[in-house]
Amino acid sequence: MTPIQDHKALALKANQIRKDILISLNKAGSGHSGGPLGMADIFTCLYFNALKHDPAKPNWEDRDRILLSNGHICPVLYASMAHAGYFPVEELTTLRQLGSRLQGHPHRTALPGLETTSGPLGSGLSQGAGMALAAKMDGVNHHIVVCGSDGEQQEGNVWEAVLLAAKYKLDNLIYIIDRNFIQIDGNTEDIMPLEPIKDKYEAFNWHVIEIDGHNYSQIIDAVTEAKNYKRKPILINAITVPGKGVSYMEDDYTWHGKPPSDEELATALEELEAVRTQIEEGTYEY
Ligand SMILES: Cc1ncc(C[n+]2csc(CCOP(=O)(O)OP(=O)(O)O)c2C)c(N)n1
Ligand SMILES: [Mg+2]
Repeated sequence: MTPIQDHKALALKANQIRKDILISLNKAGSGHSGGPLGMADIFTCLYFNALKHDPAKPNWEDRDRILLSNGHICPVLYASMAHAGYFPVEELTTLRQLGSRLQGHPHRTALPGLETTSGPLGSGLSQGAGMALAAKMDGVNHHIVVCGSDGEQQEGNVWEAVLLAAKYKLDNLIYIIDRNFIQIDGNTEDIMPLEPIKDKYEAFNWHVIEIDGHNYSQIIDAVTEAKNYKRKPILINAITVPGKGVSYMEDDYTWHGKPPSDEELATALEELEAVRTQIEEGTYEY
């Protein structure tokens, strides 16, 4: 796809993606709101700027692979893929319905463009490391981008993959952590402290880039730096606001796993429409 360079155009795209995430969750009557809204800017930058991919050829051998390890935030993956052209945007409202291609956690063979099935936290980095190792063995030139969460750092198998990726110097592997400080039951630092994440990954021989996950220059520059970095796997530790864009969802862990009601959706869409106006007028930061 031809990358969108204009950050304003990217911000407008992310705004529409946030609206579609909430509309699909409301229609489904179940699912996760906080994580998808928090990752909307990063997914927009990945699908519309930073990744090498072609929705018309989902199996193109040279494509960058994007894996969603924290499968529960798939509404943002689906909305980004639909807007990129992998399937009709109207299909987003089939989320979580019986027979839909858009299940509550991604099902690889159901939808062109999905690289893995996910849901069990902690699996994605191992799958991505395997793909990155295979790419090295084949001598091919693409990147594996694994999106994961802070909560899943509490899964032991993440750290097995971290070891393996460093051992094989998988510089074609980019792991993006949604560092939103929440998990199902509260703040990560109360439940099972993760800090200092940067020091831990560096001690495991990874290159670490820390960014504001809502700042488009930082997101795009980080992916560019990661793609050019040699001889170490790369972590992009992205600080995000869960529920970003909807005032009553922001930083509230109780929105981890519930959809908006009809009234809540109406308020959220009004707020996001106000954001859209600010983006148009140049008064919104991104
Ligand atoms: C192996 C495994 N254990 C438990 C779960 C249930 N689960 C789903 S999401 C979640 C919270 C994980 O935290 P995080 O991904 O940071 O959540 P978010 O930031 O999206 O709220 C849990 C425990 C799971 N999907 N997989
Ligand atoms: Mg989290």
